[in-house]
Amino acid sequence: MTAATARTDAYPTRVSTEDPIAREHPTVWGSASDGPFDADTLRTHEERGFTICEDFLSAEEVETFGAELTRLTSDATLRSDERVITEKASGQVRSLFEVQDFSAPIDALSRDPRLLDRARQLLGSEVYLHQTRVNYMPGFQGTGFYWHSDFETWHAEDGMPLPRAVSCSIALTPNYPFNGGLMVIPGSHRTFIPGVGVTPEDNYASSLKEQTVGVPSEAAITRMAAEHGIDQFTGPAGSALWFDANIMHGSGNNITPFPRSNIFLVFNSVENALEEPYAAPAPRPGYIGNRDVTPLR
Ligand code: 6CS
Ligand code: FE
Repeated sequence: MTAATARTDAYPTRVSTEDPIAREHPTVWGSASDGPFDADTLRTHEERGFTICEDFLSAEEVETFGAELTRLTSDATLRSDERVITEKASGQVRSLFEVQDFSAPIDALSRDPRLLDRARQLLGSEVYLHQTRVNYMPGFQGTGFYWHSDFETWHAEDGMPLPRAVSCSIALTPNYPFNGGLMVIPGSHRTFIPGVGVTPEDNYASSLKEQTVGVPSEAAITRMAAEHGIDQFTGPAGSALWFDANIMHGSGNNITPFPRSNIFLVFNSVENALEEPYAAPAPRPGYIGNRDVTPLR
């Protein structure tokens, strides 16, 4: 009889107590000679867990992707697609997942060297898209996302072994402090906060509207905010925020007339392919946690 080989889990989560775990894995896996980020930027990224690139997209590109978002939100046939997530209260479109399947320009963007070269450098390997979405955060009705670590969910529910993934959030509208701009706790990525609780069946059906499981305690957020402070990603349309999979982040509601729309591309290392979930009854669908690790070209 072969003993089932018990896999190691460096970041146990969805457990009974919230005992922080010091991250044993790097944030930056490549080096300055591997891509466009210089040594200083990589050092800061390792330390703070995020990097802001102003003027990442040209004004024309912002125009093109903005038009794509308008086209996608006004396409009535899309509303019935499971990849469209609507706002709990207003029913307006909140997110659209696997967006590269709906938009050739966004598919091309995900393969653009400005993104691929940086993702490969940060992750020290070939990369593929773990998840993509556009977040709309409409004016007046847009609701934010409470504090969370993406990696906690991706580890528990998608079976992502290590925090060797990086997200690139590209602003398509100006990100002001007051219209739901993403807040991050710099340096929080170096500690893993296990979620307390058990993952319900098909949790993603509700968690993508409002996450309840795997959410850190107010005490943990208070401790980290006291130690590291809170930074906010603000900047003109076309700015890009690169942030580590495990950084604690969240955003407030948007009650202003100014929408806060972004394209969100998550690159995962091909060495960090999804396995069975570490803390969920079944894997999430491929449009949320992609299992095709063909390197992006
Ligand atoms: O569950 C997820 O994969 C998504 N949830 C949030 C709130 N951010 C990351 C990710 O898109
Ligand atoms: Fe997130």
